Amino acid sequence: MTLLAGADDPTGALERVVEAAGDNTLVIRTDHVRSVLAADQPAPREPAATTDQLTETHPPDADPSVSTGEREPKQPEGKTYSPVETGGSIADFERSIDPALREIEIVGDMTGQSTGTGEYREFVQVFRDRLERLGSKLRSRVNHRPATAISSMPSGSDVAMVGLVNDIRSTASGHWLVELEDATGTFPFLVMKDREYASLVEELLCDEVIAMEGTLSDDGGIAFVDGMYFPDVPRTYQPSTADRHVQAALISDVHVGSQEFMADAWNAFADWLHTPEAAHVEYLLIAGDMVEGVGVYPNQDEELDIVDIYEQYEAFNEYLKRVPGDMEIVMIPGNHDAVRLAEPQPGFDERLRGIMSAHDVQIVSNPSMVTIEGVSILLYHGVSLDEVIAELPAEKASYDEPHKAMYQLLKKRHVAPQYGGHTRLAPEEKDYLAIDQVPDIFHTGHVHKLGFGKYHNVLAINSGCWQSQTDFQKSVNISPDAGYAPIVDLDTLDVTVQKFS
Ligand code: D5M
Ligand code: FE
Ligand code: ZN
Repeated sequence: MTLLAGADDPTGALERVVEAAGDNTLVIRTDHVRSVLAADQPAPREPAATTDQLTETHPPDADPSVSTGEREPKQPEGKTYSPVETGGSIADFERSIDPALREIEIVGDMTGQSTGTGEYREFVQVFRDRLERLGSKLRSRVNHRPATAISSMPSGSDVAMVGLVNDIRSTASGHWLVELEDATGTFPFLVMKDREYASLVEELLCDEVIAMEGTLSDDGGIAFVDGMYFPDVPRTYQPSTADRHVQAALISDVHVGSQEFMADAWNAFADWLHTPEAAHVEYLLIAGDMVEGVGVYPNQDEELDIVDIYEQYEAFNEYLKRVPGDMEIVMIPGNHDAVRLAEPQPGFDERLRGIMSAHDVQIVSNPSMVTIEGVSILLYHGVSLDEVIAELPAEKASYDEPHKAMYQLLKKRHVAPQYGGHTRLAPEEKDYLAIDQVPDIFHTGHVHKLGFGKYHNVLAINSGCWQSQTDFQKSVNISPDAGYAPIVDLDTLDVTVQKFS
């Protein structure tokens, strides 16, 4: 049925399949459908462009492989990879995929569930929910008390509290004062600059949930910290894997409609998906910024190739059509897409879903969790990564190692911990941005840099983009990793990177 529904003329195709099957056939199998659909194709697709051809058509600075040093995507920790150069012919190859082996389940899609109207009490509610849910991961680890109870304990007492980080200040003598807040009030914890916890203070963001242990001062007004805990992913976390050899392509930031959208690279990727080399790539996950959008940044219109937002989605749909029709596609919106900017972002509305109907795509909210053949994948566009990178020291999070910024989100068990910064948050009755369940794979985009690695056995991948350097990026010296497709083996969680630019 999926094959038929994906045909250019489903009714006609069905008639031809029945005719071709003959009078004695009782069951129409996928191979019947395939052979008829193949005959329907007017001409074979263009063979995939080779890397050489692409290198010739792109200026050297658009091709990270021909330059040296920092333009090369960083090696993930503990493993090495070299991007696999693409090629191969599709002329005699037909993908043979059994959709019956597939299993895909969406968890945590909040599309259609939005209840927030932006009132103050809703913000209170969402932060309560955050503290409840992330706090529950910490409460068994410390002998915690509410803020008000700690305030009335005698000096010298050992205390512990689970709370939201309300304020982080450095004192005149270089120590750190971290104020925690719970439903009863706030309490200040002092982190001495020479204690091991001082380096953890560098990682703190306002509004994240942590636990602190300490000893009350002589006047009982402050606690000297001797323990600090994050909700975190257990070190011993064992990810699930698929029962068969099947792969997923994880991409994001296509930016169709931008003058910098790299159509050649995209087409080479789509063509490659039709080759024997990609025979096991059955899933395509797109983590937002499908199109360039309109009015996203000041002066963005000067770099638009398509100025109408709906036409941008129509063009995106055309590019999606080049991807094999048998692939299962899941997408979430990003900050350039035509949905509300505040997170969580619901999936696209009916009109846009109607436009993006080339495939039977699953459109879900940003963030969403999807379980594919037992492997849970958290998809989040990644706007908060800008903030994590801006606030943390470079060795803990940087644009060159975006996966390390993702590790911080996993440690905090929240995709956008800080409220009131660059990342806009919408108050909903529950905190959809909390990472309740540990994912096996965490997939983000947004920063246009490729990077991946494992954090407590969770595979974190920030996919690059399909847009060459914009004027803004040039002005701030960002060199995007454009035209790469990280491919994950769902049976081993190993990653290979395919390069199409
Ligand atoms: O974001 C791509 C990356 O570039 C992300 O790290 C934000 C940054 N960026 C891009 N343009 C701007 C402007 N004009 N101001 C601030 N930051 C910017 P994307 O979501 O694809 O635009
Ligand atoms: Fe983007
Ligand atoms: Zn973005």
